[in-house]
Amino acid sequence: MILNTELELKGNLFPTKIISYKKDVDTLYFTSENGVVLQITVQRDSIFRFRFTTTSIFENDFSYAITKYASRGFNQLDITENEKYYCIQTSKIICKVSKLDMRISLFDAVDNYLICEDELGFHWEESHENGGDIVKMSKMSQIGESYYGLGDKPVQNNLKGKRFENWVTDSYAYGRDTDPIYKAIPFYVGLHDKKAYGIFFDNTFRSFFDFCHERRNVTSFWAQGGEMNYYFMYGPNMVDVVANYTDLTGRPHQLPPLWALGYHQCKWSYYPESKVKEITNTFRELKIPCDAIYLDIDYMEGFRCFTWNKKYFPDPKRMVKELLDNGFKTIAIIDPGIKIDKDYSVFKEALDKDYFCKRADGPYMKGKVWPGECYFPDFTNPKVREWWAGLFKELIEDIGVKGVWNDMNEPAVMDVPGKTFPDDVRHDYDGNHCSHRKAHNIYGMQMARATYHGLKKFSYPKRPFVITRAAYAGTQRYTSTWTGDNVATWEHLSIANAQAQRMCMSGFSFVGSDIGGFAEQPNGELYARWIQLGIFHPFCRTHSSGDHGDQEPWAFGDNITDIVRKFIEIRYQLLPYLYTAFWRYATEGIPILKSLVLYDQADAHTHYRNDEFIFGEKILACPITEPNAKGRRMYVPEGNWYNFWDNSLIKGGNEVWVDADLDSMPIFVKEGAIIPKYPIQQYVGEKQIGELHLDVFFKFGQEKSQVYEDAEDGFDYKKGRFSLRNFNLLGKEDSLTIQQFRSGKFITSYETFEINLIGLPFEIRKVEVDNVKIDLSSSLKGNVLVISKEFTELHIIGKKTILI
Ligand code: MIG
Repeated sequence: MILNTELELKGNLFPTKIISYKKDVDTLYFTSENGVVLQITVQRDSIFRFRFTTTSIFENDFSYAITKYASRGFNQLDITENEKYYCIQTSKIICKVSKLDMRISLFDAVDNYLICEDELGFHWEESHENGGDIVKMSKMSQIGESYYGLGDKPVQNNLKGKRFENWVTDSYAYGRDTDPIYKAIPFYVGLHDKKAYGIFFDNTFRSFFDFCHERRNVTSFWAQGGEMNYYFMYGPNMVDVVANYTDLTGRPHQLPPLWALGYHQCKWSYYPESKVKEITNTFRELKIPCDAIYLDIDYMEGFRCFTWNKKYFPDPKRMVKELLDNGFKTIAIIDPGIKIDKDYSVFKEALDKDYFCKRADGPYMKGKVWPGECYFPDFTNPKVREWWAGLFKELIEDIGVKGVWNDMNEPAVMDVPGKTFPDDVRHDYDGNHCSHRKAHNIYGMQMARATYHGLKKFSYPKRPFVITRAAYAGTQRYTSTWTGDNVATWEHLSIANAQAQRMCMSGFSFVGSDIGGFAEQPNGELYARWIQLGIFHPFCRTHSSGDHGDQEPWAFGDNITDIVRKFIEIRYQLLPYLYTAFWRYATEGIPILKSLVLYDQADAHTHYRNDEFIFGEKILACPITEPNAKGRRMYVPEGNWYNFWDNSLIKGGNEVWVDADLDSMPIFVKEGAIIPKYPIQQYVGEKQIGELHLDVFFKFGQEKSQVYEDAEDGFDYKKGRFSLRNFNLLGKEDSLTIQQFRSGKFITSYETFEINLIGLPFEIRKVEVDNVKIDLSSSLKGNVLVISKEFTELHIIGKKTILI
């Protein structure tokens, strides 16, 4: 008999000295005397993968996180050895593997700088209880190193000094520092000496990260099973680290329809139909732009997925059409729990086809959720996903619902200790049969994936829209997400800010919080401040639980309504700007929100900043997160910035006080920026865009800007029918030149640009468009110039203003 004490005595095990080495194209295998094999795959010049087995045999190589589109290939691969190390070198990274103990150190190949080095390196403990190993890794923390990322953790930006757990959990009314919550994204970014790298620990078991919490100079991560399997990606720019991470784990498979970047209104629950109409009509009456209305669980018959409560919603198809005629896209919630009911077709079918999850010894996994006792589809089975996708036919194709909201997919189970399935539940895991210990963190992701495929199929030729609560790394390929059940408090407003930035840093940019707070009720001031932050989040939705009063933009009196309208209008004006940022995210993996550290990692002031962030490429925003504020102090990064409200110019690199009464907030625009704007619309597509407004912020010197547009929905853009404008601005004492380089086959509806010239240091004397002088009396009003959208070079010539 093995006694616990004996097991404990066994403790951590370590690889011993390397006795053999072999190379297979881009992959190297190092074997230790005690049978540990380290597999290093050179994925790209800047991405290495490290995998360990303690039994000489690797598990089947399968990952839900890594996309099949991940790029492979490198320019250079040199392998050398001396008596101490093997040395693997690409154009970006030098990796040394110690012959004595398999420890790894990673260097910048350009300047030989040490980026990341093992402390104990890989070690493990045998798991008597479950078989396999508890796999562990520890690395030295370099002097002054900071850490970022890790998904939705509700903590300050810099993770240093903290320990975290990844186990997807339904966390109603979580607070600052609650851990874990809804998402498991085991990816972090390290930064020291102005150089950033990333580590993605692709292991779906319950995992842990310790950033100098246990020991001041050590960072470690470990998991309760599976393989030590991680990717190291080098920057040195943080943006490139995140872009590399999304190259591996994927980017959204298509752009969202533009309306999905509009404002959304939600509540648990709007019913019956007359209530839904009252809400949507009020938006139109009060002229508050809104594109989407949500149906929470009460639209269903006894919470049965894919059914309708006919008392509340007698004719869903008609209602959905009427809402759409009024500009509202209907989004319906779908949960994973399927009510045990022999007269319910979805239940019967899944039972017949053997699609429900089972316990280790055979019984079904039974758990209580909203419908009462439920069984749960095993979304890790590809057949189940296909079946699930098919269930959306009626809802989407026939009834006309435009988006689906996946909730409770942690999976959440009521009235049980762990709030989820027990560990012994079995999963298909795409043929790699396993228990819930391994499948838990990806269950919600696979549900969202199946939902996405349903939406994609039945929305075609329009784009799908899905929102999920639970997620693992890679979920950003299929869906948007929100931060779960937050609370209507000031603290939660700043948590929402941190979470959205963190999710963007973690490769998942299509994110937002329940504006105003889900639990409890905000007062008007808090709601207004939250809207101000929310319009800068890629996903922008007010949501609240039913039992705490109203939370519509007009629920707090006229003054607040006016403020809310004003900010939502700004969102709608900035849609082409946000869409361009989304396009960059979807194509290049550039986060839509950039924490200041991601924006300027060389400036040490940014390393511990939390509140300020860059929205897209050029706009700096900073929410007010305290009551009774007339303004706030904030850090403005290096460079010159125009105040959004009055176009005054300030110099960055300092903390400054910014006035911001309740109807304002600190917003700045980077000098040299060209910001595209659409007219205010009540919903996307309400108006045909008659001209594109461009705010041009003068700068001495050069700056580049982009504007991406397409049909705002559909897939033609993938066949080249998009319009991309690359602008090159050059400002001098007495002239401003803007060049435009166009690509794509999409013809925009407008013919002209309305160019608003801001901050010109001279009076305009002459304007040339493609070398032809234009008549100023007809085309220039004040500082606004109207010219053809086709120009390639705009040359504005001034008289020097004489400064007295
Ligand atoms: O147990 O569907 O986070 O957004 O309104 C609560 C009702 C279930 C939790 C979600 C929330 C949603 C609510 N759901």
